[in-house]
Amino acid sequence: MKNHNLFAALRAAFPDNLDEIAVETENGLFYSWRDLERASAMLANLLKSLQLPEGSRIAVQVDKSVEAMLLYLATLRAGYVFLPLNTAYQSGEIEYFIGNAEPAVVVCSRKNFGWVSKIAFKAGILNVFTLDDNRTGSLLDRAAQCSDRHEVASRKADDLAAILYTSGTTGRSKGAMLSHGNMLSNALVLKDYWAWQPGDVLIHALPIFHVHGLFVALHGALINGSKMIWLSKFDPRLVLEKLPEATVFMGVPTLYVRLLAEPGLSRETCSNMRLFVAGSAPLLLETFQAWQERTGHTILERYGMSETAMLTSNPYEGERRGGTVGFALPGVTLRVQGDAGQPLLVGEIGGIEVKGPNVFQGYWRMPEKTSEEFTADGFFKTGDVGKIDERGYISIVGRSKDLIISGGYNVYPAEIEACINDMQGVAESALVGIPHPDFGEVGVALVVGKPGATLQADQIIAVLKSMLANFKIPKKCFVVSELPRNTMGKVQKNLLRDQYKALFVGVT
Ligand code: MLC
Ligand code: AMP
Repeated sequence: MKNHNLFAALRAAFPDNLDEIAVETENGLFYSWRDLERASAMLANLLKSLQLPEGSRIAVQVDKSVEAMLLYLATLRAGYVFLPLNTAYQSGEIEYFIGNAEPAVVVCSRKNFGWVSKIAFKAGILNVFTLDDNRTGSLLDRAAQCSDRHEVASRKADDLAAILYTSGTTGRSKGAMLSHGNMLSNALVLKDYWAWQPGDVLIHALPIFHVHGLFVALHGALINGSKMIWLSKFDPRLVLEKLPEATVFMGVPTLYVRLLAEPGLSRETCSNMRLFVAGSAPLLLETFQAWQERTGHTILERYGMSETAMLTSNPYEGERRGGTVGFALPGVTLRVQGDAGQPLLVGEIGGIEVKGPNVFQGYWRMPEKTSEEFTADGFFKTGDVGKIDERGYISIVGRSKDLIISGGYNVYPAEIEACINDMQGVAESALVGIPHPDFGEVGVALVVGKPGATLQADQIIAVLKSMLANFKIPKKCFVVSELPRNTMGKVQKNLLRDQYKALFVGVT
Protein backbone atom coordinates (compact mmCIF):
# COMPACT_ATOMS: atom_id res chain seq x y z
CA MET A 1 0.00 0.00 0.00
CA LYS A 2 1.26 3.50 -0.88
CA ASN A 3 2.59 5.54 2.01
CA HIS A 4 0.85 8.95 1.96
CA ASN A 5 3.04 10.38 4.71
CA LEU A 6 3.87 13.93 3.61
CA PHE A 7 7.44 13.49 4.81
CA ALA A 8 7.92 10.58 2.39
CA ALA A 9 7.08 12.89 -0.53
CA LEU A 10 9.30 15.68 0.77
CA ARG A 11 12.15 13.21 1.34
CA ALA A 12 11.75 11.80 -2.16
CA ALA A 13 12.35 15.30 -3.54
CA PHE A 14 15.74 15.68 -1.81
CA PRO A 15 18.49 15.97 -4.44
CA ASP A 16 20.50 12.84 -5.31
CA ASN A 17 23.59 14.41 -3.83
CA LEU A 18 22.72 14.61 -0.16
CA ASP A 19 25.89 16.57 0.54
CA GLU A 20 24.54 19.65 -1.21
CA ILE A 21 23.53 22.53 1.06
CA ALA A 22 19.85 22.46 2.01
CA VAL A 23 19.75 25.30 4.53
CA GLU A 24 22.01 28.22 5.25
CA THR A 25 21.38 30.40 8.30
CA GLU A 26 22.12 34.05 8.99
CA ASN A 27 24.76 32.90 11.50
CA GLY A 28 26.72 31.13 8.80
CA LEU A 29 25.58 27.60 9.66
CA PHE A 30 25.11 25.16 6.80
CA TYR A 31 22.90 22.06 6.86
CA SER A 32 23.17 19.52 4.06
CA TRP A 33 20.27 17.38 2.87
CA ARG A 34 21.99 14.52 4.67
CA ASP A 35 21.86 16.56 7.88
CA LEU A 36 18.09 17.01 7.40
CA GLU A 37 17.68 13.30 6.77
CA ARG A 38 19.74 12.22 9.79
CA ALA A 39 18.53 14.80 12.29
CA SER A 40 14.86 14.27 11.42
CA ALA A 41 15.43 10.51 11.81
CA MET A 42 17.00 10.99 15.26
CA LEU A 43 14.17 13.22 16.43
CA ALA A 44 11.59 10.81 14.97
CA ASN A 45 13.28 7.95 16.83
CA LEU A 46 13.12 9.95 20.03
CA LEU A 47 9.37 10.45 19.56
CA LYS A 48 8.98 6.75 18.70
CA SER A 49 10.86 5.75 21.87
CA LEU A 50 8.22 7.54 23.95
CA GLN A 51 5.66 4.93 22.83
CA LEU A 52 2.95 7.50 22.30
CA PRO A 53 -0.54 6.48 21.27
CA GLU A 54 -1.37 6.72 17.58
CA GLY A 55 -2.43 10.25 16.56
CA SER A 56 -0.62 11.91 19.49
CA ARG A 57 -0.23 15.67 19.27
CA ILE A 58 3.22 17.23 19.63
CA ALA A 59 2.75 20.83 20.83
CA VAL A 60 5.65 23.15 20.08
CA GLN A 61 6.17 26.74 21.24
CA VAL A 62 9.77 27.60 20.43
CA ASP A 63 11.70 30.36 18.68
CA LYS A 64 12.31 29.82 14.98
CA SER A 65 15.37 27.68 14.26
CA VAL A 66 16.40 24.98 11.82
CA GLU A 67 16.03 22.47 14.67
CA ALA A 68 12.43 23.61 15.22
CA MET A 69 11.81 22.93 11.53
CA LEU A 70 13.48 19.52 11.91
CA LEU A 71 11.14 18.76 14.80
CA TYR A 72 8.22 19.45 12.46
CA LEU A 73 9.68 17.09 9.85
CA ALA A 74 10.36 14.47 12.53
CA THR A 75 6.78 14.67 13.77
CA LEU A 76 5.49 14.04 10.25
CA ARG A 77 8.05 11.32 9.74
CA ALA A 78 7.07 9.51 12.94
CA GLY A 79 3.40 9.85 12.02
CA TYR A 80 2.32 12.14 14.86
CA VAL A 81 0.38 15.39 14.68
CA PHE A 82 2.26 18.70 14.80
CA LEU A 83 0.74 21.52 16.83
CA PRO A 84 2.69 24.76 16.36
CA LEU A 85 2.09 27.61 18.79
CA ASN A 86 2.97 31.27 18.26
CA THR A 87 5.80 32.32 20.60
CA ALA A 88 3.81 35.41 21.53
CA TYR A 89 1.12 33.36 23.30
CA GLN A 90 0.92 33.92 27.06
CA SER A 91 0.17 31.39 29.77
CA GLY A 92 -3.64 31.71 29.63
CA GLU A 93 -3.60 31.08 25.91
CA ILE A 94 -1.18 28.13 26.19
CA GLU A 95 -3.26 26.63 28.98
CA TYR A 96 -6.27 26.65 26.68
CA PHE A 97 -4.41 25.05 23.74
CA ILE A 98 -2.89 22.34 25.92
CA GLY A 99 -6.20 21.65 27.63
CA ASN A 100 -8.04 21.47 24.33
CA ALA A 101 -5.55 19.53 22.21
CA GLU A 102 -4.30 17.22 25.01
CA PRO A 103 -0.86 16.80 23.45
CA ALA A 104 1.34 13.88 24.50
CA VAL A 105 4.52 15.95 24.15
CA VAL A 106 5.16 19.63 24.77
CA VAL A 107 8.32 21.36 23.57
CA CYS A 108 9.10 24.88 24.79
CA SER A 109 12.04 27.22 25.12
CA ARG A 110 14.19 26.98 28.25
CA LYS A 111 13.18 30.41 29.49
CA ASN A 112 9.52 29.34 29.49
CA PHE A 113 10.05 25.86 30.91
CA GLY A 114 8.93 26.89 34.42
CA TRP A 115 5.43 28.02 33.52
CA VAL A 116 4.86 25.82 30.47
CA SER A 117 5.84 22.63 32.28
CA LYS A 118 3.57 23.58 35.19
CA ILE A 119 0.62 23.82 32.79
CA ALA A 120 1.64 20.60 31.04
CA PHE A 121 2.19 18.56 34.20
CA LYS A 122 -1.13 19.78 35.60
CA ALA A 123 -2.76 18.50 32.42
CA GLY A 124 -1.10 15.11 32.97
CA ILE A 125 1.47 15.45 30.18
CA LEU A 126 4.63 13.54 31.03
CA ASN A 127 6.90 14.57 28.19
CA VAL A 128 8.04 18.19 28.32
CA PHE A 129 11.23 19.01 26.45
CA THR A 130 13.12 22.23 25.83
CA LEU A 131 14.56 23.53 22.58
CA ASP A 132 16.35 26.84 22.13
CA ASP A 133 17.35 28.60 18.94
CA ASN A 134 21.05 28.02 19.65
CA ARG A 135 20.86 24.24 19.18
CA THR A 136 20.53 23.44 22.87
CA GLY A 137 17.85 21.95 25.09
CA SER A 138 16.76 18.59 26.44
CA LEU A 139 15.07 17.61 23.15
CA LEU A 140 18.36 17.62 21.26
CA ASP A 141 20.26 16.04 24.19
CA ARG A 142 17.84 13.12 24.11
CA ALA A 143 17.74 12.89 20.32
CA ALA A 144 21.55 12.76 20.21
CA GLN A 145 21.31 9.32 21.78
CA CYS A 146 18.93 7.99 19.12
CA SER A 147 19.72 6.20 15.88
CA ASP A 148 19.97 8.29 12.70
CA ARG A 149 18.10 5.65 10.74
CA HIS A 150 14.34 5.68 10.75
CA GLU A 151 11.72 4.16 8.50
CA VAL A 152 9.05 6.73 7.64
CA ALA A 153 5.79 5.79 9.39
CA SER A 154 3.07 4.70 7.01
CA ARG A 155 0.11 7.07 6.88
CA LYS A 156 -3.09 7.29 4.85
CA ALA A 157 -3.90 10.49 2.94
CA ASP A 158 -6.58 11.53 5.41
CA ASP A 159 -4.55 10.81 8.55
CA LEU A 160 -3.86 13.96 10.54
CA ALA A 161 -0.52 15.69 10.14
CA ALA A 162 -1.07 19.02 11.89
CA ILE A 163 -3.53 21.02 13.92
CA LEU A 164 -3.48 24.80 13.53
CA TYR A 165 -5.43 26.84 16.03
CA THR A 166 -7.43 29.63 14.52
CA SER A 167 -9.55 31.90 16.67
CA GLY A 168 -13.29 31.83 16.51
CA THR A 169 -15.56 34.82 15.98
CA THR A 170 -17.29 33.73 19.16
CA GLY A 171 -15.88 31.57 21.88
CA ARG A 172 -12.41 30.08 21.99
CA SER A 173 -9.94 29.06 19.30
CA LYS A 174 -10.65 26.08 17.09
CA GLY A 175 -8.05 23.57 15.97
CA ALA A 176 -8.11 23.16 12.19
CA MET A 177 -7.16 19.54 11.44
CA LEU A 178 -5.02 19.13 8.34
CA SER A 179 -4.14 15.77 6.87
CA HIS A 180 -1.05 14.53 5.05
CA GLY A 181 -3.15 14.50 1.86
CA ASN A 182 -4.38 18.10 2.36
CA MET A 183 -0.85 19.42 2.56
CA LEU A 184 0.77 17.25 -0.06
CA SER A 185 -1.87 18.06 -2.67
CA ASN A 186 -1.38 21.78 -2.02
CA ALA A 187 2.42 21.57 -2.11
CA LEU A 188 2.36 19.73 -5.45
CA VAL A 189 -0.11 22.16 -7.02
CA LEU A 190 1.98 25.18 -5.95
CA LYS A 191 5.21 23.61 -7.17
CA ASP A 192 3.68 23.49 -10.60
CA TYR A 193 1.69 26.72 -10.51
CA TRP A 194 4.61 28.85 -9.37
CA ALA A 195 7.00 26.98 -11.70
CA TRP A 196 9.57 26.04 -9.06
CA GLN A 197 12.79 25.33 -10.91
CA PRO A 198 16.09 23.56 -10.36
CA GLY A 199 18.48 26.00 -8.71
CA ASP A 200 15.76 28.00 -6.93
CA VAL A 201 16.79 29.43 -3.57
CA LEU A 202 14.15 30.60 -1.09
CA ILE A 203 14.63 33.30 1.52
CA HIS A 204 12.63 31.98 4.45
CA ALA A 205 11.90 34.96 6.69
CA LEU A 206 8.45 34.11 8.09
CA PRO A 207 7.56 32.53 11.43
CA ILE A 208 7.00 28.78 11.30
CA PHE A 209 3.88 28.50 13.41
CA HIS A 210 1.36 29.45 10.70
CA VAL A 211 0.40 28.29 7.21
CA HIS A 212 2.50 30.80 5.28
CA GLY A 213 5.90 30.03 6.79
CA LEU A 214 5.34 26.42 7.84
CA PHE A 215 3.54 25.08 4.79
CA VAL A 216 3.66 27.39 1.77
CA ALA A 217 7.28 28.46 2.09
CA LEU A 218 8.82 25.37 3.70
CA HIS A 219 6.98 22.73 1.68
CA GLY A 220 7.56 24.78 -1.47
CA ALA A 221 11.32 24.64 -1.09
CA LEU A 222 11.48 21.05 0.17
CA ILE A 223 9.21 19.51 -2.47
CA ASN A 224 11.45 21.12 -5.08
CA GLY A 225 14.69 20.08 -3.37
CA SER A 226 15.58 23.78 -3.14
CA LYS A 227 18.00 25.46 -0.80
CA MET A 228 16.67 27.84 1.84
CA ILE A 229 18.32 30.90 3.31
CA TRP A 230 16.86 30.63 6.79
CA LEU A 231 16.35 33.85 8.74
CA SER A 232 15.25 33.48 12.36
CA LYS A 233 13.28 36.72 12.14
CA PHE A 234 12.33 39.17 9.43
CA ASP A 235 14.95 41.90 9.17
CA PRO A 236 14.63 44.02 6.00
CA ARG A 237 18.36 44.79 5.78
CA LEU A 238 19.29 41.13 6.06
CA VAL A 239 16.76 40.22 3.39
CA LEU A 240 18.26 42.88 1.10
CA GLU A 241 21.72 41.48 1.74
CA LYS A 242 20.54 37.97 0.80
CA LEU A 243 18.37 38.87 -2.23
CA PRO A 244 21.25 38.64 -4.73
CA GLU A 245 21.77 34.97 -3.73
CA ALA A 246 18.08 34.05 -3.86
CA THR A 247 15.35 33.51 -6.44
CA VAL A 248 12.13 33.26 -4.38
CA PHE A 249 10.78 35.34 -1.49
CA MET A 250 7.47 35.04 0.35
CA GLY A 251 6.00 37.54 2.76
CA VAL A 252 2.94 39.11 4.30
CA PRO A 253 2.28 42.66 2.99
CA THR A 254 4.00 44.29 6.01
CA LEU A 255 7.28 42.69 4.92
CA TYR A 256 6.99 44.34 1.50
CA VAL A 257 6.10 47.69 3.08
CA ARG A 258 9.18 47.49 5.30
CA LEU A 259 11.44 46.43 2.42
CA LEU A 260 10.19 49.37 0.38
CA ALA A 261 11.25 51.68 3.22
CA GLU A 262 14.86 50.54 2.68
CA PRO A 263 16.76 52.87 0.33
CA GLY A 264 18.92 49.93 -0.79
CA LEU A 265 16.00 48.13 -2.49
CA SER A 266 16.53 48.41 -6.24
CA ARG A 267 16.31 46.57 -9.56
CA GLU A 268 19.88 45.57 -9.04
CA THR A 269 19.38 43.90 -5.63
CA CYS A 270 16.46 41.96 -7.13
CA SER A 271 18.09 41.07 -10.44
CA ASN A 272 18.64 37.40 -9.50
CA MET A 273 15.08 37.05 -8.20
CA ARG A 274 12.44 35.02 -10.03
CA LEU A 275 9.39 35.32 -7.81
CA PHE A 276 7.96 37.47 -5.01
CA VAL A 277 4.84 36.02 -3.38
CA ALA A 278 2.52 37.90 -0.99
CA GLY A 279 -0.45 36.76 1.03
CA SER A 280 -2.10 36.27 4.45
CA ALA A 281 -3.55 39.80 4.32
CA PRO A 282 -4.63 42.24 1.58
CA LEU A 283 -1.74 43.68 -0.41
CA LEU A 284 -2.50 47.35 -1.03
CA LEU A 285 -2.45 48.40 -4.66
CA GLU A 286 0.02 51.16 -3.75
CA THR A 287 2.47 48.57 -2.36
CA PHE A 288 2.00 46.37 -5.44
CA GLN A 289 2.70 49.32 -7.74
CA ALA A 290 5.59 50.75 -5.70
CA TRP A 291 7.24 47.32 -5.78
CA GLN A 292 6.87 47.14 -9.54
CA GLU A 293 8.42 50.58 -9.98
CA ARG A 294 11.33 50.05 -7.60
CA THR A 295 12.29 46.47 -8.49
CA GLY A 296 10.79 45.75 -11.90
CA HIS A 297 9.09 42.69 -10.37
CA THR A 298 5.35 42.10 -10.13
CA ILE A 299 4.37 40.60 -6.78
CA LEU A 300 2.28 37.45 -7.15
CA GLU A 301 -0.58 37.65 -4.64
CA ARG A 302 -2.29 34.51 -3.45
CA TYR A 303 -4.99 33.74 -0.88
CA GLY A 304 -5.28 31.01 1.72
CA MET A 305 -6.38 30.04 5.20
CA SER A 306 -5.37 27.73 8.02
CA GLU A 307 -8.37 25.55 7.20
CA THR A 308 -7.55 25.21 3.52
CA ALA A 309 -3.90 26.07 2.88
CA MET A 310 -3.73 27.90 -0.48
CA LEU A 311 -6.93 28.49 -2.42
CA THR A 312 -6.19 30.95 -5.18
CA SER A 313 -3.21 32.53 -6.87
CA ASN A 314 -2.38 35.04 -9.53
CA PRO A 315 -0.77 33.30 -12.47
CA TYR A 316 2.95 32.77 -12.82
CA GLU A 317 2.77 33.37 -16.56
CA GLY A 318 0.11 35.86 -17.58
CA GLU A 319 -1.13 39.00 -15.94
CA ARG A 320 -0.81 39.34 -12.16
CA ARG A 321 -3.57 41.78 -11.31
CA GLY A 322 -2.98 44.03 -8.31
CA GLY A 323 -5.89 44.09 -5.89
CA THR A 324 -6.91 40.54 -6.84
CA VAL A 325 -5.89 37.14 -5.53
CA GLY A 326 -5.99 35.54 -8.96
CA PHE A 327 -7.74 32.30 -9.87
CA ALA A 328 -8.79 29.21 -7.94
CA LEU A 329 -5.84 26.81 -7.92
CA PRO A 330 -6.12 23.62 -9.98
CA GLY A 331 -8.28 21.13 -8.07
CA VAL A 332 -9.93 23.88 -5.98
CA THR A 333 -13.54 24.74 -6.74
CA LEU A 334 -14.42 28.25 -5.60
CA ARG A 335 -17.76 30.00 -5.76
CA VAL A 336 -19.23 33.27 -4.57
CA GLN A 337 -22.68 32.87 -3.05
CA GLY A 338 -25.41 35.33 -2.10
CA ASP A 339 -26.92 35.54 1.39
CA ALA A 340 -29.61 33.04 0.48
CA GLY A 341 -27.05 30.61 -0.92
CA GLN A 342 -27.79 31.58 -4.52
CA PRO A 343 -25.00 31.70 -7.12
CA LEU A 344 -23.99 35.25 -8.11
CA LEU A 345 -23.19 36.88 -11.40
CA VAL A 346 -19.84 38.28 -12.50
CA GLY A 347 -18.86 41.25 -10.32
CA GLU A 348 -21.51 40.62 -7.66
CA ILE A 349 -20.30 40.50 -4.07
CA GLY A 350 -20.93 37.48 -1.84
CA GLY A 351 -19.46 34.86 0.48
CA ILE A 352 -16.50 32.82 -0.80
CA GLU A 353 -16.98 29.05 -0.53
CA VAL A 354 -14.49 26.37 -1.49
CA LYS A 355 -14.09 22.66 -2.03
CA GLY A 356 -11.00 20.62 -2.83
CA PRO A 357 -8.37 18.13 -1.66
CA ASN A 358 -6.73 20.90 0.36
CA VAL A 359 -9.80 21.57 2.54
CA PHE A 360 -9.27 20.48 6.15
CA GLN A 361 -10.79 17.55 8.00
CA GLY A 362 -12.77 19.67 10.46
CA TYR A 363 -12.22 21.40 13.79
CA TRP A 364 -10.60 19.35 16.53
CA ARG A 365 -13.32 17.89 18.75
CA MET A 366 -15.90 20.40 17.49
CA PRO A 367 -18.16 18.45 15.12
CA GLU A 368 -21.00 20.95 15.43
CA LYS A 369 -18.78 23.92 14.66
CA THR A 370 -17.39 21.95 11.72
CA SER A 371 -20.79 21.21 10.23
CA GLU A 372 -21.88 24.84 10.67
CA GLU A 373 -18.98 25.93 8.48
CA PHE A 374 -19.86 23.61 5.57
CA THR A 375 -22.79 23.94 3.17
CA ALA A 376 -25.13 21.01 2.52
CA ASP A 377 -23.25 20.30 -0.72
CA GLY A 378 -19.86 20.15 0.99
CA PHE A 379 -18.38 23.62 0.41
CA PHE A 380 -16.38 25.26 3.22
CA LYS A 381 -17.57 28.77 4.06
CA THR A 382 -14.39 30.85 4.29
CA GLY A 383 -15.98 33.88 5.98
CA ASP A 384 -14.31 36.04 3.33
CA VAL A 385 -16.42 38.20 1.06
CA GLY A 386 -15.43 38.65 -2.57
CA LYS A 387 -16.28 38.85 -6.22
CA ILE A 388 -15.09 37.39 -9.49
CA ASP A 389 -14.47 39.66 -12.47
CA GLU A 390 -15.23 38.98 -16.14
CA ARG A 391 -11.81 37.39 -16.63
CA GLY A 392 -12.15 35.11 -13.62
CA TYR A 393 -9.86 37.04 -11.25
CA ILE A 394 -11.07 36.85 -7.66
CA SER A 395 -10.95 39.86 -5.32
CA ILE A 396 -11.49 39.80 -1.57
CA VAL A 397 -13.50 42.86 -0.64
CA GLY A 398 -14.21 42.18 3.03
CA ARG A 399 -15.00 39.58 5.62
CA SER A 400 -18.27 38.38 7.11
CA LYS A 401 -16.27 37.18 10.13
CA ASP A 402 -15.36 39.88 12.65
CA LEU A 403 -11.61 39.62 12.21
CA ILE A 404 -8.71 42.05 12.13
CA ILE A 405 -5.56 41.02 10.24
CA SER A 406 -2.61 42.88 11.64
CA GLY A 407 0.79 42.35 10.05
CA GLY A 408 -0.46 38.97 8.81
CA TYR A 409 -1.62 37.82 12.26
CA ASN A 410 -5.30 37.32 13.01
CA VAL A 411 -6.90 39.17 15.87
CA TYR A 412 -10.46 38.21 16.78
CA PRO A 413 -12.22 41.19 18.41
CA ALA A 414 -14.51 38.90 20.43
CA GLU A 415 -11.54 37.53 22.35
CA ILE A 416 -10.11 40.95 23.23
CA GLU A 417 -13.52 42.44 24.01
CA ALA A 418 -14.24 39.53 26.40
CA CYS A 419 -10.99 40.25 28.29
CA ILE A 420 -11.81 43.97 28.53
CA ASN A 421 -15.42 43.36 29.53
CA ASP A 422 -14.21 41.22 32.45
CA MET A 423 -12.21 44.13 33.87
CA GLN A 424 -13.58 45.94 36.88
CA GLY A 425 -15.68 48.98 36.06
CA VAL A 426 -16.13 48.11 32.39
CA ALA A 427 -19.67 48.08 31.01
CA GLU A 428 -18.83 47.14 27.43
CA SER A 429 -16.23 47.48 24.70
CA ALA A 430 -15.62 47.20 20.98
CA LEU A 431 -12.42 46.44 19.10
CA VAL A 432 -12.27 47.68 15.54
CA GLY A 433 -9.68 47.36 12.77
CA ILE A 434 -8.22 50.70 11.67
CA PRO A 435 -5.92 51.13 8.64
CA HIS A 436 -2.25 51.29 9.58
CA PRO A 437 0.66 52.07 7.24
CA ASP A 438 2.92 49.30 8.59
CA PHE A 439 0.61 46.51 9.80
CA GLY A 440 -2.18 47.03 7.22
CA GLU A 441 -4.72 47.33 9.99
CA VAL A 442 -4.50 47.33 13.79
CA GLY A 443 -6.99 46.98 16.61
CA VAL A 444 -8.33 50.04 18.41
CA ALA A 445 -10.41 49.53 21.56
CA LEU A 446 -13.36 51.68 22.57
CA VAL A 447 -14.39 51.11 26.16
CA VAL A 448 -17.46 52.27 28.08
CA GLY A 449 -17.30 52.39 31.88
CA LYS A 450 -20.04 51.45 34.33
CA PRO A 451 -21.75 54.46 35.95
CA GLY A 452 -19.37 56.03 38.45
CA ALA A 453 -16.33 54.01 37.33
CA THR A 454 -13.11 55.83 36.38
CA LEU A 455 -11.31 53.91 33.65
CA GLN A 456 -7.81 54.60 32.42
CA ALA A 457 -6.96 53.58 28.86
CA ASP A 458 -3.29 52.79 29.64
CA GLN A 459 -4.34 50.65 32.59
CA ILE A 460 -6.64 48.63 30.30
CA ILE A 461 -3.76 48.10 27.85
CA ALA A 462 -1.42 47.07 30.68
CA VAL A 463 -3.87 44.42 31.91
CA LEU A 464 -4.35 43.09 28.36
CA LYS A 465 -0.57 42.81 27.93
CA SER A 466 -0.44 40.45 30.89
CA MET A 467 -3.09 38.19 29.34
CA LEU A 468 -2.68 38.12 25.58
CA ALA A 469 -0.10 37.68 22.82
CA ASN A 470 1.53 41.04 21.96
CA PHE A 471 0.11 41.31 18.43
CA LYS A 472 -3.45 41.16 19.87
CA ILE A 473 -2.92 44.24 22.06
CA PRO A 474 -4.89 47.24 20.76
CA LYS A 475 -2.54 49.92 19.46
CA LYS A 476 -4.84 52.54 21.02
CA CYS A 477 -7.60 52.48 23.59
CA PHE A 478 -10.19 55.19 24.20
CA VAL A 479 -12.65 55.44 27.05
CA VAL A 480 -15.92 56.67 25.55
CA SER A 481 -19.37 57.43 26.94
CA GLU A 482 -21.28 55.08 24.63
CA LEU A 483 -21.01 52.85 21.55
CA PRO A 484 -23.19 53.54 18.49
CA ARG A 485 -25.92 50.94 18.05
CA ASN A 486 -28.42 50.15 15.34
CA THR A 487 -32.12 49.63 15.96
CA MET A 488 -31.46 45.94 16.71
CA GLY A 489 -29.07 47.01 19.49
CA LYS A 490 -25.97 45.79 17.62
CA VAL A 491 -22.80 47.87 17.90
CA GLN A 492 -22.20 49.64 14.58
CA LYS A 493 -18.52 48.92 14.11
CA ASN A 494 -18.62 50.46 10.63
CA LEU A 495 -19.35 53.87 12.20
CA LEU A 496 -16.46 53.43 14.64
CA ARG A 497 -14.10 52.38 11.83
CA ASP A 498 -15.12 55.48 9.96
CA GLN A 499 -14.71 57.74 12.97
CA TYR A 500 -11.17 56.56 13.68
CA LYS A 501 -10.02 55.85 10.12
CA ALA A 502 -7.38 58.61 10.08
CA LEU A 503 -5.87 57.73 13.47
CA PHE A 504 -2.66 56.28 12.04
CA VAL A 505 -2.31 58.32 8.88
CA GLY A 506 1.31 59.36 8.57
CA VAL A 507 2.45 57.09 11.42
CA THR A 508 5.67 55.26 10.59
C1 MLC B 1 4.58 42.55 16.11
N1 MLC B 1 3.83 43.52 16.67
C2 MLC B 1 2.64 43.54 16.07
C3 MLC B 1 2.72 42.55 15.08
N2 MLC B 1 3.93 41.95 15.14
N3 MLC B 1 1.56 44.30 16.25
C4 MLC B 1 0.51 44.08 15.44
N4 MLC B 1 0.52 43.13 14.47
C5 MLC B 1 1.60 42.37 14.28
N5 MLC B 1 1.60 41.43 13.32
C6 MLC B 1 4.17 44.44 17.75
C7 MLC B 1 4.64 43.77 19.00
O1 MLC B 1 3.56 43.53 19.83
C8 MLC B 1 5.57 44.81 19.58
O2 MLC B 1 4.80 45.78 20.23
C9 MLC B 1 6.18 45.44 18.36
O3 MLC B 1 5.27 45.22 17.29
C10 MLC B 1 7.52 44.85 18.01
O4 MLC B 1 7.45 43.42 18.07
P1 MLC B 1 8.42 42.51 17.21
O5 MLC B 1 8.19 41.10 17.56
O6 MLC B 1 9.82 43.07 17.29
O7 MLC B 1 7.82 42.77 15.80
P2 MLC B 1 8.44 42.49 14.43
O8 MLC B 1 9.54 41.51 14.53
O9 MLC B 1 8.70 43.79 13.79
O10 MLC B 1 7.24 41.71 13.73
C11 MLC B 1 6.45 42.23 12.74
C12 MLC B 1 6.24 41.16 11.67
C13 MLC B 1 5.57 39.96 12.33
C14 MLC B 1 5.39 41.77 10.59
C15 MLC B 1 7.60 40.75 11.07
O11 MLC B 1 4.32 40.37 12.87
C16 MLC B 1 5.41 38.81 11.41
O12 MLC B 1 6.33 38.02 11.20
N6 MLC B 1 4.22 38.68 10.77
C17 MLC B 1 3.96 37.59 9.85
C18 MLC B 1 2.81 36.81 10.33
C19 MLC B 1 2.57 35.54 9.49
O13 MLC B 1 3.47 34.79 9.19
N7 MLC B 1 1.32 35.31 9.10
C20 MLC B 1 0.94 34.22 8.28
C21 MLC B 1 -0.36 33.65 8.79
S1 MLC B 1 -0.90 32.33 7.75
P3 MLC B 1 5.23 46.40 21.64
O14 MLC B 1 4.15 47.40 21.92
O15 MLC B 1 5.26 45.25 22.58
O16 MLC B 1 6.57 47.01 21.40
C22 MLC B 1 -2.32 32.89 7.00
C23 MLC B 1 -2.82 32.10 5.85
C24 MLC B 1 -2.25 32.58 4.58
O17 MLC B 1 -2.77 33.93 7.27
O18 MLC B 1 -2.99 32.88 3.63
O19 MLC B 1 -1.04 32.67 4.53
P1 AMP C 1 -5.70 32.40 8.99
O1 AMP C 1 -6.89 32.07 9.78
O2 AMP C 1 -4.61 32.96 9.80
O3 AMP C 1 -5.29 31.27 8.20
O4 AMP C 1 -6.08 33.60 8.03
C1 AMP C 1 -6.80 33.40 6.87
C2 AMP C 1 -7.42 34.68 6.40
O5 AMP C 1 -6.42 35.57 5.91
C3 AMP C 1 -8.31 34.47 5.22
O6 AMP C 1 -9.59 33.99 5.60
C4 AMP C 1 -8.37 35.86 4.62
O7 AMP C 1 -9.30 36.66 5.32
C5 AMP C 1 -6.97 36.38 4.90
N1 AMP C 1 -6.12 36.35 3.71
C6 AMP C 1 -5.21 35.43 3.33
N2 AMP C 1 -4.62 35.78 2.16
C7 AMP C 1 -5.18 36.96 1.79
C8 AMP C 1 -5.02 37.85 0.70
N3 AMP C 1 -4.11 37.63 -0.26
N4 AMP C 1 -5.79 38.96 0.65
C9 AMP C 1 -6.70 39.23 1.60
N5 AMP C 1 -6.89 38.43 2.67
C10 AMP C 1 -6.15 37.31 2.77
